[in-house]
Amino acid sequence: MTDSIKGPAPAPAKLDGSSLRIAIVHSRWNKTVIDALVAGTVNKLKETGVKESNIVVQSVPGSFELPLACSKVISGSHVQAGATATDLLGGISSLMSPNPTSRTSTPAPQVASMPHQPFDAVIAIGVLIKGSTMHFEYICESVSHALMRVQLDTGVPVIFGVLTALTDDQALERAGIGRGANKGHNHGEDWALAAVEMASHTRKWA
Ligand code: DLZ
Repeated sequence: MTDSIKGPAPAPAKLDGSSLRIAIVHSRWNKTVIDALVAGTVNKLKETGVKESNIVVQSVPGSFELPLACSKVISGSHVQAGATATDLLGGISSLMSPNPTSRTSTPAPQVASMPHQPFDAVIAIGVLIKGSTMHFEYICESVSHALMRVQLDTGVPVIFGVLTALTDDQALERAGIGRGANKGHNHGEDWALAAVEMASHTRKWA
């Protein structure tokens, strides 16, 4: 069997995220997969030089909520509700409080008190897994269109980190935590690279 030809080619130039500020907005549905994807995204952002204090993480209930949240995060009105990636040092689970209101109502001090540069990119992360109704199709369709609209309307890159999986296994493998011998690949890493590349391009094109 030949190797797959799928997947992104490396960026033409070395990525440098050291001056960038990036938001991750993720849903809480299908938490096992979300946790792995958010962790993969944060780790790869840091590898490109993005400072932990410049990574802001915000959760929303489900994927359907991602477009509005991304739009608000970009316009700045939700910045204070997010946790910085520094919180991830305590584990992703610290971001998944059983009582989301209590988490979002406790702003990270450095986010609340200081003015910040605008976000250079937002990564929207969700995991949709097909069920027995048409729900999946409606949400996939509306969320993908709405996320595209947010990035075109705002001019800020919105990375499409929404898995649209037909089975649990498809979702697990795309988060690098497959149940079989093949663990798969964590797509969060690709989304981080796409965010840094697009943020850098967008600055140049401004
Ligand atoms: C309701 C629902 C269902 C059935 N499945 C998913 C899913 O697989 N992934 C996901 O992110 N969200 C799901 N949701 C929740 C919706 O996205 C949304 O949060 C609710 O319909 C409330 O607007």
